[in-house]
Amino acid sequence: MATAPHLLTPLPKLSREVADWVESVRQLTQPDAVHWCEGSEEEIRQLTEQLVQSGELMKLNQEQFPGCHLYRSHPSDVARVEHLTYVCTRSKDDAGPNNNWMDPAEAHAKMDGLFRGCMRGRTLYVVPYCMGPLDSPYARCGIEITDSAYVVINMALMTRMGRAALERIAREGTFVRGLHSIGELDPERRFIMHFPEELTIKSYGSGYGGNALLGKKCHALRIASWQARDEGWLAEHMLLVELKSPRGETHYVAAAFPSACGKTNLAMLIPPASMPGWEVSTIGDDIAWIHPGPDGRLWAINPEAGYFGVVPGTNPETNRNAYEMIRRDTLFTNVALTEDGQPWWEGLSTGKPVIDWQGRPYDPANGPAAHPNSRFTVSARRNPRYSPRAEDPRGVPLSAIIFGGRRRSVAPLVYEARDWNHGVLVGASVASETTAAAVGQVGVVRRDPMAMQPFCGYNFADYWRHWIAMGSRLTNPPRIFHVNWFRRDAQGNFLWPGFGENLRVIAWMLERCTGKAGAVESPIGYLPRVEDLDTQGLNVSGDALRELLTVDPALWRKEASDMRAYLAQFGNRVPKELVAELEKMEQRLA
Ligand code: GTP
Ligand code: SPV
Ligand code: MN
Repeated sequence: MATAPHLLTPLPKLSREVADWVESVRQLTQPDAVHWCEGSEEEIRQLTEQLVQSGELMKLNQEQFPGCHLYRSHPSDVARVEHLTYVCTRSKDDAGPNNNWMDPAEAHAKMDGLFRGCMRGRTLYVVPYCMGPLDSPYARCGIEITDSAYVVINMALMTRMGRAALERIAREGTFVRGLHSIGELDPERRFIMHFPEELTIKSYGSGYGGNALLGKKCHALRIASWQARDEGWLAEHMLLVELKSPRGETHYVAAAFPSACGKTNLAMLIPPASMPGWEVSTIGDDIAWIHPGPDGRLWAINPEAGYFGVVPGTNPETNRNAYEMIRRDTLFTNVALTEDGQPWWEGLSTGKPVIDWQGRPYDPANGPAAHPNSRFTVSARRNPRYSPRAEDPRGVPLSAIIFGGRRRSVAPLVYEARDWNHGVLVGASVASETTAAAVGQVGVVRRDPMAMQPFCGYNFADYWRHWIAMGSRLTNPPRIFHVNWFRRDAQGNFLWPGFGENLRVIAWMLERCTGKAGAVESPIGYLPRVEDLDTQGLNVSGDALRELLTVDPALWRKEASDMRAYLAQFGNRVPKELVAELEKMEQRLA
C-alpha cells in the first residue's frame, strides 16, 4: 500500500481492523494513491497549496483576509440533502417515520456499486479524527476515508484530526467508519447512508457540509444519538455557551435551534452596552454530547473543534466577534467576491459584489450574490471568546436547556417548561420555518423536535422515551425553556432585535434557575412579565414587548392538535408520559 512521502515519523502502529478496512476500501475504490493524514499544519498548508494550484481553491485578498480561501461547490451541491439521507437498521421501525430507511444489505450493495472504482485517478485520504477533547472519556473517534482534499482541510479545522486520533483508535479499538466520495457530484447518484448497528457511514456524490464532513452530522449526531441511547447519554444539535453574570455566577446553557436559526450567534453573543458586567464565552456552536454526572446534573462537551457557520447576516452590528473571527485563516464556501478579491455576502453594509457565488458577474436578477447557505470553516481557536472550559475533558454542567424555532407567529419570545417531562414535550413540539441549510422549499413551517428532525439516528418515539428516562436519573436537572427570536409584526418586521439583546432573555432564565425572577403562569408554561425582563437601554416599544409575550389560546389549540396529528404517525410507541403532557396542556388551553 502506498504511504504518504511527507511523513517524517511513521504513523502509530495500526490496529489490524483499521489496516484491513483501509485496504478493503482501497481495493473497492481503486485510487491512484493513498494518503494517511497526520494533521500537521504543514500537511494542511501543502494540501491547500495543491488545491490553489488546481484552481479548486482561490486565495482571497491576502492583505484584508490573510490565510483565507474561497471554495465554490457544484451549484447543485450547496446544502444537506435530507431526501437522500438514510438510516439503515435491520428493523425499519428502529429508524422510525422520522428517517428514510433502506435494508442494510440492499443499501451496502447499492453504495458499494457506486464506490466500485470511483477513486481511479484520484487520491484516497485516510482522515483519523477525534470528536471531543483527546483526553476526554466522552470523546469518540472515527476515520473518514475521502477522495476530496477540500473535505480533509475542513475536517482538520472542525475536528481533532490526525496522529493523536489514530493513536487513540489503536488504544481503544472501536471507531466509526466513514466512507466518502464526491463521485460525479450527480444529484441522481447521491446518497448519505448510516448503519448505526455497524458504526458505519457511506456517503456518495456530494462534497458539501453535512453530507461530506462525516464527523459532524453523520457521526456526532446520527450515529452518536444511537450509541447515546444504548449507553445512557444524549447527542444533541445544541450550542453550548458560558455566561458570567455581573454578580459573578457562572452558568452553562445548551440550546437547540434548527439549522440556520441562530446557534452560532447565541454561542458567540456580545452583551449589549446597557448590560455591563456580563461575560459570554463559547463552548460549542452546533453539537453537544451530554452525560449525567455523579452530582445529578447534566454535563456537556462540544465534540467539535471548529465552526462551519452560516456567512450571510454576519456583520459588525449583528456579531462583531464572528465578523472578526473570519477575517483570517478561514475557508469560505460559496460567497461572492468584490472587485479586489474580498469575500462578500448579503448583510454586509460595506463593499460591493462583482462576482457571484457561482463565479459569474454579479447580476441581481440571478438572486443573491452569496448563496444563502454559504459557510465559513474556521478553527474554534480563532474565536476571541473561546472558553478554556471547551477543552475540559469533564465538560461543563448545564443550568438550562433551551429549545427554539423560527416562527413568525404563535411561539412567544420565551416561556419556561413546568418540569422535565413538560420540557420534553416543549422540545418535541419545536416547529420552525425551513431554511437554506437543506435542499428544498424555504420558509415553510415544519415540525422539528429538539431541532433533531434531520439528525436523530433512530425512531423519535424511542428518542423521547430516552429523554424522559434521562430526566428520571437526574436529581438536579437543568430547567427547560423555549425561545423564538423571529416573531414578526403585520408588516413582516422582526418584533425583537435579537443577537446581543437575546442576553436579556437568557438573564431572566438564569434568574429563574436561581429562584429570583418573577413569571406568570400560562397554559403553555411560565412567561416573564415585561417588568421581569431587564429592558434598560432596550429599544423596543411596550406594545411590541407585550405582543412578544402573548400566548393566543386559539392558535395554541391549533398547535396542540397539529402536535397530536404529528405524534399519531409514531403510533403507540410514543411514551405515555409525553401523551400525558400533551393532554394536560390541552386541558389548560380548553
Ligand atoms: P447551523 O449552522 O445551520 O446549524 O445554523 P445556526 O443555528 O448556527 O444559525 P446562525 O447563528 O448561523 O444564524 C443563521 C441566520 O440567522 C443568520 O443569517 C443570522 O444572522 C440569523 N440570526 C441569528 N440570530 C438571530 C437573531 O437573534 N435574530 C434574527 N433576526 N436573526 C438571527
Ligand atoms: C446544519 O445544517 O445544521 C449545519 C450545516 O450545521 S451542515 O454541516 O451542512 O449540517
Ligand atoms: Mn447545525
